[in-house]
Amino acid sequence: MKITDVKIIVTAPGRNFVTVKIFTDQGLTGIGDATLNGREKAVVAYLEDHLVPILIGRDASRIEDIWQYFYKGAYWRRGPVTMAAIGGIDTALWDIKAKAAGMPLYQLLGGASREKMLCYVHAQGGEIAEAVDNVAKWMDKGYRAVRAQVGIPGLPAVYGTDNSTTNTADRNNLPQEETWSTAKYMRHVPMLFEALRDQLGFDVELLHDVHHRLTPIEAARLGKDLEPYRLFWLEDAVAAEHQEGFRLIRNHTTTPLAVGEVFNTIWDARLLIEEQLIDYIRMTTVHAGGVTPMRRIMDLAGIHNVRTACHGAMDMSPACFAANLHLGLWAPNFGIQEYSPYLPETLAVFPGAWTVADGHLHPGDAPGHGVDIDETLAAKYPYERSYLPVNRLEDGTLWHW
Ligand code: GCO
Ligand code: MG
Repeated sequence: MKITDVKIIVTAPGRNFVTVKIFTDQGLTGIGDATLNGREKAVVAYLEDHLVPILIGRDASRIEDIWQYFYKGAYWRRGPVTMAAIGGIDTALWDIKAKAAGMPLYQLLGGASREKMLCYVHAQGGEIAEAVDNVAKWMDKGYRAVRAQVGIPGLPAVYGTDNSTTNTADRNNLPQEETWSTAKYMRHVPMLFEALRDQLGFDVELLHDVHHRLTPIEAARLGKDLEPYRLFWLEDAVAAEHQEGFRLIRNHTTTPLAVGEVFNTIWDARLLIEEQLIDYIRMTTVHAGGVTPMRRIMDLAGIHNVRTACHGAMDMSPACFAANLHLGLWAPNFGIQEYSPYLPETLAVFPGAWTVADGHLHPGDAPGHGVDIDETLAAKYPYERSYLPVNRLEDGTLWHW
């Protein structure tokens, strides 16, 4: 099966998405997500100027060889731009192979290991009472796991709350600047989870995303402070390049740890997984370089008691989300899937076969990964440059966002 053409489709139904669409001489097509939030056009250039010219003409069935060709063949390896570009191609090729086999992707991976997949949704509030109310609203809709984030008194805009945008440039088309205080945060967050458990009880899984902002000893402190509230996980407690830092956290607290959404190769997570310094690996299909490496990462995690928990925010397209669902349905060590309901205009551009009901997800049984792109509709949503916010300490020091 020969690759006859490749299109890189940039569309912005609600936010920017980059999609790889591969055409073959047998009439089958496949799509993959190549979106890198805030740096989308870098991936487009990497694809159009460097990968597409040497992809056309290749055998679409040789997925592994193409992945190795683009990973090792570039000489310069790893990195978010490179791996998102490779990820879009790889996911599209797996979509095609499953369609050619007339089966949903999870069957090609080894079949279903469960009937459905637990998911978690996002709740937030400027004040604790509002956050508690919003967690309760998700529970009323049948969700069993909810991430809770809250505004911090004395800080204007905080990640994960409504006044922190993640996709909109400010009036000067520059990243929104936010202010951070670890001390104020560390004092306030335990009160959020005390209120959640007092008012909603323990029959709901609660998650929290620190978003890379603490040092290991601060994360150890927060983990200990949160132990009475039995969190499902504390996410991105520290900037994860420093994998060894998790040894210190692990020595002080039993609060489960999740990390990995910013990782783009198995090497970023190897030490964390092999030393079981984390409980959930958050790597996701687009940023990890596609389905091919995700299988390896999930299997490495599985032999070290680490569960999967693919990153699934709205800045990964439904094509990535669907691929995560197929991987999750197959993976024996599936943990949980993040679910941020897409905007209607996004779902109109990316129609899919996956379903959500009673707090659980299923990829559906359409051949491939089950998501397509409506190119005519996609053309109606032109790209608009946008940035993720940046974060500064109260003294102006640039900090992790
Ligand atoms: C999450 C992530 C997101 C990221 C976003 C960046 O846990 O879903 O932390 O909120 O900030 O995906 O583009
Ligand atoms: Mg996160």
